[in-house]
Amino acid sequence: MKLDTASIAALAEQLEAAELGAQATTKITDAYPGLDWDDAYAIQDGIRRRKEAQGHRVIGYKAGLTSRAKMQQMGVSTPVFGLLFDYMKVPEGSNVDTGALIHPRIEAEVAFVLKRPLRGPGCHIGSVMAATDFVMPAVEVIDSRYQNFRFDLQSVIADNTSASRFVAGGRRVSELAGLDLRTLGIVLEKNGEIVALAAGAAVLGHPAAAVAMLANHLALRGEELPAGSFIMTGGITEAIPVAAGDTINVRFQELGNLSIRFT
Ligand code: OOG
Ligand code: MG
Repeated sequence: MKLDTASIAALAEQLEAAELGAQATTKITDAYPGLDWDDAYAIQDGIRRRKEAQGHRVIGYKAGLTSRAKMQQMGVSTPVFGLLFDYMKVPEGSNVDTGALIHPRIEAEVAFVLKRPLRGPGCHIGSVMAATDFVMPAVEVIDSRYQNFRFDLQSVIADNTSASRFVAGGRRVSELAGLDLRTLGIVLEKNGEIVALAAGAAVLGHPAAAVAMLANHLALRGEELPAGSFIMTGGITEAIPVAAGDTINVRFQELGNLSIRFT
């Protein structure tokens, strides 16, 4: 399917209205069952144009559905890519207002910051490591704009991969030679209780593989990851629902802790 410009704009507007009004909407493939990946990314681009017209900026990128735990939880089998806008960044140690969100869930992720641009095709873990300035812990708050958090790949791509809020902090590590991101453990605690644990290899065998995939995906569209890019590589465990009053603490082996409180 090749969606016309007017429908792309209308769907971008529908999804942004759901986000801003914190009101879930219907899956867009219900109305457009023939929607393909290119259509879905075109709608995501439509959201980007709306945000930029409002004065917002893209400050990073995200890969999602990169771990088996996430794929199983959401019933899909392919990673997706989205954009992080300036207003999504929450300072470490501050609160997230659930009143502005629909049904938030949190994810523990490893984030990369590049010192050199990365351009596909052909990017692999080695090229990512060579272009990386440092890695740091991140917690993403996802909030699907779809009813009951249910979607298919096209719908979630169009919805900017449920991107909503994120915190990055902890320890920045540039000495990547001494850090095995595959065996790096994370322990996710909600209100003081352990709710999930896993190691970095859960993300495509190595979190850097998600950055490589993103660079190769952008290359198909004639884009690259510029130097300085901030990239989240996807939830290592399944996502955990949160509500007002909850405190999340993630312990990242070697990289420190990251906490986030919901009000
Ligand atoms: C899609 C976004 C998934 C991740 O880290 O896997 C994601 C979703 O599950 O709503 O951000
Ligand atoms: Mg995520």
